[in-house]
Amino acid sequence: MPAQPNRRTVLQLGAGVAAAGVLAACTSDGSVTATPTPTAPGWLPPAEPMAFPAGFVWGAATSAFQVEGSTTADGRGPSIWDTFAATPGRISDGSTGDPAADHYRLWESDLDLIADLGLPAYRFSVAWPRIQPTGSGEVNQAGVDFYRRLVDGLLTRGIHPAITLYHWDLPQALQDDGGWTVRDTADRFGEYAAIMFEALKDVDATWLTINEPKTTAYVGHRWGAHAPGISDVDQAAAAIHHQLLGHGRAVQAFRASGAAGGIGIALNLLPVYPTSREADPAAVRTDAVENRMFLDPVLLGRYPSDALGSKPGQLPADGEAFEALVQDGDLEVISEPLDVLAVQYYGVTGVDDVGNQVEVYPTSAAVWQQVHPEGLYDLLMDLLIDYPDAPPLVITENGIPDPTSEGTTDDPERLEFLRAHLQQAARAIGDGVRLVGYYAWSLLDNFEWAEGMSQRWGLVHVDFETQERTPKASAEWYSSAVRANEVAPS
Ligand code: GCO
Repeated sequence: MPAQPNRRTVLQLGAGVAAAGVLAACTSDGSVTATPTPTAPGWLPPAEPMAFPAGFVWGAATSAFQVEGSTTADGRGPSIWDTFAATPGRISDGSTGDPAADHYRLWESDLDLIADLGLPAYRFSVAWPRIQPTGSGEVNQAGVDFYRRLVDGLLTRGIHPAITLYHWDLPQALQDDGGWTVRDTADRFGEYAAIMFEALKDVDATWLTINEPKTTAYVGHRWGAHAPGISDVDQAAAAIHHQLLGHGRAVQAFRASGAAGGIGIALNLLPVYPTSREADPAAVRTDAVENRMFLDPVLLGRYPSDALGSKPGQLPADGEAFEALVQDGDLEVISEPLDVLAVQYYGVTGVDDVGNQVEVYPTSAAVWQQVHPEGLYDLLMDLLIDYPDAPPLVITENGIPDPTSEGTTDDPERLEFLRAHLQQAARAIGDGVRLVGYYAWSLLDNFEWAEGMSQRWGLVHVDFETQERTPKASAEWYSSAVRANEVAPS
């Protein structure tokens, strides 16, 4: 048993909390069914390469805390992940965010690496505590300057920046005042976002407000396996609303700034497959908890009515307390129109009749990740049907860890994972999905949260002793796919 629950065991702990993705559909008689849009039986990739549309945006992704290191350099303040990682027992191998992949110092050669791979886009995140060391008030110009240099370095190399404003590294000072469980943090986030828009308003970037509000709420606040390490279901529910409110405030600030580019939010979505007919009701509710609790407010301006409660599959939070947090006008803010919806896809889950998450497909070395490429197709098609007015989609994370922690450059599993998922993405585009881009997770081996440096998700191997980078076989394969704008058959 690991000292801390990992993301998978976290999910198993909660009856149905992590299940979802069926994106429940209404039948003609108005009843709701959890039966997923099934993958057409026997679909096989064609023998020829599958082409992507002209202008399709290809890239790879990282996040600040996972790669930067230099956690005290140039006035950066502490974040909740610095605090969490410094707490004995929280990170499986005892590592911290320093030096991670030392990207704060090696950023120039990392940008050369992206250019050498021929990737037209790079997704990274801004560390809020570099910009505002205590999360509010005065700007730390050295922090802003770092990201200006990074963005200019990308533009010089002809690489499109996709900039995530929040990838989990909340300034610790804001956590001390309640973090995402309090409304003020949404306002602070809006102010911080406005600083970044002003600083980079001339850049044609894809901005993403919050990365995976679900993971922060459930893993960080319900199960305590991520920072800030809270285990309280009502605080988890509050963290959902305040992150989404912060997202909406950032979108408003973006529009007000007149910044170039576009903006969206990055949601990790999880197709749910009920394991039997009897499991349908629990799967519908877990779909609400996992997917609609985030998609509905952002795209439709309302929370689902079936997410919170004590039935199998529901988040057992106090519904009245949650409603009391939602003030007049909040949902209008949260549903400000977006330019893009960023989807992060890692796999699927089964749900049984009592709402437990069960394994229906083999997992990767990340035991929470049930690998099922067709699930990506199901998810994209369900989004098309259930949210026809959604903005264009971009996949901003998709990937797999190496089978072992040692690290290797020979990674056939990742290569086949990418191939199979890109085939499903191309298939969905062919069937009408407006998918405009794909970012592999991750560019580099890095700090994998509670797994520390022991789980390697990079296209590029990093020797953590020397910080030497070596592209893995999957990086070379991905690079060829990107250059050809097509995915070759196996
Ligand atoms: C997430 C994060 C990434 C992870 C990746 C692999 O989805 O948890 O956005 O930072 O590293 O997903 O777990």
